[in-house]
Amino acid sequence: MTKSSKKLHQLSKYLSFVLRHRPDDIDIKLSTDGWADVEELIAGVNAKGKDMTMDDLCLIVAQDQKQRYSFNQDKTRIRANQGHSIDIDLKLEPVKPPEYLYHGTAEKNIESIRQLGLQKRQRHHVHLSENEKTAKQVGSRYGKPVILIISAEVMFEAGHEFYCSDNHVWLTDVVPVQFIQFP
Ligand code: HQG
Repeated sequence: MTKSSKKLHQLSKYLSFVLRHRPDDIDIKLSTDGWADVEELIAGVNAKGKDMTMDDLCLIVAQDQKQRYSFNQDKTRIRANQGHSIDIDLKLEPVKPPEYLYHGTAEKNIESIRQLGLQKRQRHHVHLSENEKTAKQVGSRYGKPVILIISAEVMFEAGHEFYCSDNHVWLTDVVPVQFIQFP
């Protein structure tokens, strides 16, 4: 039977938690580049009493608005496309970014960002968006959103590396304050 979208959303949140931060919560190990074995994942999630089938997992991956997860070709493995805090290497190739990228944050962070630039905090990278709309959604999670414009191409030419995840989140190590346009 098909589960409600609310139920699938809850499962998706838990998948993010497991695949990005805590695979040990269901006693699975990820490969060095972040892949989980699908059978182990489903068994582990069900052992937590959460009831997830392969069909549910396929729906979650296909319908996720930010395309947070990818299967390998034969759907025997799955990984989160970005957002990890655990020590994995997605093996993304450095690429040249567009002229501008965007970062949505909360107003309360602005003073500190003016001092220190954008820092990756618990994640592996600073996350940047391709458009202001997405940045606004990201920033709204923590309070009143503020959109920062990042001079990505200039930053790249100054020697900073950029990566683009499979779901088009742009990643970089740190954004020094001189490359940030504040509103
Ligand atoms: C802020 C979501 C003070 C930064 C999103 C952010 C994204 C500073 C927070 C992904 C700072 C970290 C990542 C400084 C950075 N002083 N605050 N110097 N430097 N910050 O959640 O970028 O829905 O780790 O502005 O869509 O908000 O989970 O990063 O507010 O792609 O798939 O510190 O998470 O994806 O917060 O979001 P986060 P983020 P999912």
